[in-house]
Amino acid sequence: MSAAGTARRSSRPRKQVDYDEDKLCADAAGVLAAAAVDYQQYSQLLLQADSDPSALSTAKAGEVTAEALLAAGFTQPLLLQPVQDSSAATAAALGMRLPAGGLSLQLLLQQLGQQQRVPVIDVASQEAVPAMSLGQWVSYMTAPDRASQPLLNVLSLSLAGTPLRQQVSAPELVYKLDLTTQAWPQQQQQQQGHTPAAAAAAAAVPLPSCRCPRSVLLYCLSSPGGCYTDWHVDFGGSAVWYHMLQGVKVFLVAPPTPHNLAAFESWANDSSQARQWLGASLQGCAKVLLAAGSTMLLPPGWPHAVVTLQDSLAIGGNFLTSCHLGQHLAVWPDSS
Ligand SMILES: O=C(O)CCC(=O)C(=O)O
Repeated sequence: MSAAGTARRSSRPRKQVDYDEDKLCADAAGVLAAAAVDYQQYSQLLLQADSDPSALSTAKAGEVTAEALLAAGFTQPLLLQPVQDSSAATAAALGMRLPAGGLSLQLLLQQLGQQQRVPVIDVASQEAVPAMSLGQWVSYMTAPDRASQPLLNVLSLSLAGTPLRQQVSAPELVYKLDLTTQAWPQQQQQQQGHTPAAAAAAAAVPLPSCRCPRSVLLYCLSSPGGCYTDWHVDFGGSAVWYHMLQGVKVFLVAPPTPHNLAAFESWANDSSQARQWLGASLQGCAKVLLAAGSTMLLPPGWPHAVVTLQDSLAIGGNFLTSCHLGQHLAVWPDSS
């Protein structure tokens, strides 16, 4: 995501679109005029793509520890399946906080307020459009005539610093992997309310005197069915986690081999990228279906594209790990 400095997507060259904020919802034609990506065709190509199951590790929630993942080098995406068909049991197995009745758009509205700013992506152009208020977003998602409006996607509503931060956390595994949690445990605990267990695990690490970085560990993603997110690599060489709360998404992920990275780079620098489906040039891709209760951890540098099959609500975020430090540092000068 490239909006307002909270980018989680590549900072690839994009054409500028001049949107009038007031006209965004009213004037579908204005947005459609900027359409560049045949997202319906690309969604079909993604869903039909070959999948190499050996590119992916699968386990049940709670079965994989941070130590084991680091020891194995965290070289493959990890899919953690729900346990006991229950979101509470799955959250407990993941060491993850969720509100007792689950997280929903209505609860977001109640806790963050109508005026909370929501960064929005227009699916047809894959561009950030002017932010909406949360009230506008919930009205859009629940509108009976939504199909006649431009297809919009929310991928980076940050929960850091909001009242919900005390009720929602990433899986404990993620805090144990995340270098910023390890380096700034006390500030993180106070400012972002991390789990006591993660803070205790990190307490032995001496505190650096520099400021704790802004947290990118906890975002909410709200997507109408039909959304497509084109190929991208998450910013700054970061790893990413997703946990599905409602709905279904399908990710197509590509290993960062020299062949795939060269194909990605050439596509990302091509001004006609919107007219090409990068998936046709990538090798060894794996398809990952994320239904409610599933969690995925994606190592840094894996190009991925995503189709949302049903209206979805997910949480996720970005993190840096010790086993990918070299990779993070190699990417950092380009992405800062
Ligand atoms: O859910 C989506 O459409 C895209 C998710 C993703 O890859 C991202 O936010 O970086």
